[in-house]
Order: sequence, then C-alpha cells, then structure tokens
Amino acid sequence: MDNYQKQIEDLYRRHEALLSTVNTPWGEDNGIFRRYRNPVLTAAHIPLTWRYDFSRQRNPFLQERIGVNSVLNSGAILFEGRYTLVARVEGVDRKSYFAVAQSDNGVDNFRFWDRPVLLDESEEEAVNVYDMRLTAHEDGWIYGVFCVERKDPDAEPGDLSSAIASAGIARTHDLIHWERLPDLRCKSQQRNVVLHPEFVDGKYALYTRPQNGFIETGQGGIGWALVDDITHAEIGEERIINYRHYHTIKELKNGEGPQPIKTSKGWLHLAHGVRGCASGLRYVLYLYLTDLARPWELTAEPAGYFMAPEGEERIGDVSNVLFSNGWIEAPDGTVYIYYASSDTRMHVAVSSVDRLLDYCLHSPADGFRTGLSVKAVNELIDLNAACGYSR
Ligand code: M1P
Repeated sequence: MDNYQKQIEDLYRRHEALLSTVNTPWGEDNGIFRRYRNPVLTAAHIPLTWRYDFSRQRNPFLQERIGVNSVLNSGAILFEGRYTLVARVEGVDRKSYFAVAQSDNGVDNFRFWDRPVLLDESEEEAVNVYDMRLTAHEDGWIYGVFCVERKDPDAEPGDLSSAIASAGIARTHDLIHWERLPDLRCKSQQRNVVLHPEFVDGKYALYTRPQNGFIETGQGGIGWALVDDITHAEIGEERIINYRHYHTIKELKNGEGPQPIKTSKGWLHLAHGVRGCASGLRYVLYLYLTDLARPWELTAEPAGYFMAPEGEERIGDVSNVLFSNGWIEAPDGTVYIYYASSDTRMHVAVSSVDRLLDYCLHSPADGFRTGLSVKAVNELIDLNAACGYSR
C-alpha cells in the first residue's frame, strides 16, 4: 500500500474509533439528570466523504476541502425505534445546514446518514438556516421548524451585520424527503419557534419568540400563537406565556427549547435563559410546566437554571452557552436531553419524566427578591429539622 492510500486508511481508522467510542455516565447524579462523558456529535463526526476529496490526482496533499466548524443545536426524535438527531452542521464558511445522525442507544455511536438534508429554498432566498425543532404532530407529519436568516434589505450601505430572522417550516414522513412550506408570516422577527404536537381548538399551535430585531427580544418572552393553516402559516395575536424577569437567569432573553413532553401532570418544557455579565452572555437551561388542557398556562417553574455550562462545556465558539432544541422520551419514561455547549458540540444528559416532574413540582419558584430566597432556605431547614436533620 502506498503512502497516499495509507493516509486515507488512517483517516478512516481514526474516524471509526471516534464514532464507536463507548460513552459512560459522568459526574454526579444529582437526582435530576446525569451527564455523559463524551460529546455525542462533534465536527470530527462528520463523514469523511463530506470533507475530503479522495482522488490523488485532484487532492495530492490529501487536504480537507470542505471544513466543518461545529455540530450543534440538534432537533431530536425517536424515529423507527432509533435515537435520531437532526443536527445543525456549521461549516468553516459560517453557513449551517441540517444532517441526520442516529444511534441505537441514544448515548453513543451516532452516525450521520450518507448525505445532509436537502431542503428546498424558500420563495425568498435565505442566507442561513439553523436550530431545527422536530415535532411528530397528531396530523401524521413530522415537522421541522427552524430559524431562517436573511440580510436586512433596509440595512445602511456598509452595514454587513443587520439581519432578519424568521421561522422556516418543512415536513416529512421519512426524514429524507422534506416538503418545504412557506415561512411563518407575522409582524415581528422570530427565532426559537416550536410546533406544539397537538391541535388546540382545531388549530396548529406554536411557541414563539417575538423579537424587536435580529438580536433584541423586546419586552416579552416565550409566546403562544394559533395557526389555521400550517401550509400558509400566519399568526395574528401572540400571548406571552413565559416572561423574562429582572435579575433572573432569563433577564435578557429566553426561548423555547424542544417540543414539550406530554405528561400526566402537564406539558413539560425545556427552555434557555440568557443573562448578560462582564464576560458576555450566559445561556443556561431551565424547565417549566404548563396545564395539560391549556398549554399556554404556566403551572410550575423552579427558580433558576436546571443545567448550566460546566468544565469544558464553558469553552467554544460562543463560550458560556448551553442550548437545547432536542430531547427524546423513550418508551420506559427515560428522557435523553441533547444539548450543545458553547455553540460547538453536542452532548447528552439522561433523566426521566418522573425525575423532571418531581424537580418542577417540588423545587421552590423564584420569589424575585433575595428575602424570599432566604425564606425558601429557612423553610427547607425547618422541614429537615422536623424529620431529625438539624445540620
Ligand atoms: O449563541 C447562542 C445562541 O444564540 C441564539 O439564540 P437566541 O436567539 O436565543 O439568542 C441562536 O443563534 C442559537 O443558535 C445560538 O446557539
């Protein structure tokens, strides 16, 4: 075997070793969730044929021809019994696209399908697409709702940053063939839009995040809106169902994560909250619960974050960020939470519906004042004293 051939074989050997690495639980089991040690998807997991030209004539130095920067914010679904992610793959050119990766056990051995998702262009051409939320809707389709980014046509000459965010919608039965529907029409810009899995009053229901601009989110928080026809989705009235608050983990922004999970105690939601600090923005994950029959009514929300960046998760392309737009409830009630750290790679943490409900229903809510935080601590101390634990 000549050297060129050997280099190719080495690449394949190292790639296979990465893909087949066994993942193990990591860190403390805090009773709520348990992290796994290795990221489940990274740029290095991308198939070699998407990156290298293996012709010795065209690529004598065996260079990577198309670089991948990161694999992040992935939608998730249990599809034909396999743990399936629709990942956001971001190239070194900063453009993102979607790609399907599957695993048999949900924690390791994720492998991308042979080609990325081929998504039709919308009527109005977009520059970027990202962060797909997957919803298996009761109408029988699997929907992917994602952010579509376009350059702001009203940007001043020389302003190469102003952009417009809207929600793109596509649907599929097999995750291979996607029918692109018109983008969501509404008054404001939108990011982090998620389709509720059931009809509400005979209509499609969306979790929204109305924005004043491409970055600023305005007064509100996570919104709720109904849509008559998903093939020409348009929202009128939007009500805020999960507000931002001063001096909380979601002071600056919040956004719905994946499709909510239906439980006996209500709809379980995973979301991200953002605050500003001296080192920049800090993105953490939090949970909340809404009423089963009236999914727009908040019924429980523990104070503060549920997960925050730890260790190496803190560092990456956009540091100090945890972001999740995908989770899977397995038939036995185990919940696989797929989250990206610092806009760079994908991880998994494992919990269960019972544990997440217990956390939501029995952790104190935010009192929005330090005095009420101390009161909550004292109440816990009293409860412990009553059962013999006084220190
Ligand atoms: O960089 C962190 C995240 O920023 C955006 O989220 P949000 O709209 O809530 O601020 C998104 O671009 C997301 O992709 C990214 O992970």
